[in-house]
Amino acid sequence: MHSAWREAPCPATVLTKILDGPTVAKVVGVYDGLTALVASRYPFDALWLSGLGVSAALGLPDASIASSSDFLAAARTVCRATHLPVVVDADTGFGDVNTVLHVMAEYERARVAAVCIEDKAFPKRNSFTDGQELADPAQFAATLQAASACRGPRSPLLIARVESLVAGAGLDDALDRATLYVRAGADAVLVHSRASEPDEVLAFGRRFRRADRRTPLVAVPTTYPHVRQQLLHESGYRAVIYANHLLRGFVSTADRLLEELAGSDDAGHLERRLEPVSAVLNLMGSDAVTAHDRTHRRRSEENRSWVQSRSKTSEMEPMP
Ligand code: SPV
Ligand code: MG
Repeated sequence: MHSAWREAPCPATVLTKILDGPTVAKVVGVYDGLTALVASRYPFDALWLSGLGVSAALGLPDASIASSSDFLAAARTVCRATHLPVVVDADTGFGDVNTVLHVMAEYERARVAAVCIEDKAFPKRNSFTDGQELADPAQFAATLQAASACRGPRSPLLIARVESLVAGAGLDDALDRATLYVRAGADAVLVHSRASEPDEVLAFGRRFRRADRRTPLVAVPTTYPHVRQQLLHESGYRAVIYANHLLRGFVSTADRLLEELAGSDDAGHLERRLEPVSAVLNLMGSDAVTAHDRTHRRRSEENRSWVQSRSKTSEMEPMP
């Protein structure tokens, strides 16, 4: 409904500045227009368009079943709904190098700030499930090189996601892959882990930083949520993604609410836990609709009066 995007600076440039900042950038996962609107009310630095969330919103498993078009539609929706830079989880890139080049160009048109591609075989499985299969690192790096070579001044940043720790391939493999991917043109490295403690992620950061002081590192502390941002920062991380907190919060809140509603004779006792309808309408931009309607009615009235006054004048004035 608004046109602020017309004057907005390049999202990738904004995100680069944020990643260069003195503290860890806080990024929160969203998956549709409504979650983007809600998340944008809080002081996060960027939004993560979660593949898990996009799949869940479609009622599908996170297993490369949702298509690149589904992800693109979600990216367009989320970019429209927020003023924050959007980092898109592009899974494995949805196909071969040609698919990656296509989606990168489409994400640029959608004003995405960064695209994250993970080094797993297509079709992939969510990182917290069985059946993890890594991509060939040389081939994955070649895809990154192709994406990097096609970039223009407003292209999204390219984040290479290393899945070695998730797949049980170890820290050395993760470091070798990260180094190769940066050489291939990745602007940042996301290292994922399913460990319940942050130790391997912190060790990765410290070892990576010995050789590379510049490339931003990104952590996703889903299974090790107690890790402090300050500690991640000291270990070389520049961004932390709380990838699925909104999604999990929604499911648990909805379950509790629906269980009570299904077992009740009326809904009155739930009211105090619910957002007022007016607040939801405002969130969706209804106040702008009301204002536009009012202005439109006034202008219509003015135009009607002008037409009437013109026809009266022409009745009085004989034709020449
Ligand atoms: C996502 O949010 O889709 C992610 C992060 O890829 S995770 O689900 O933790 O793998
Ligand atoms: Mg994902």
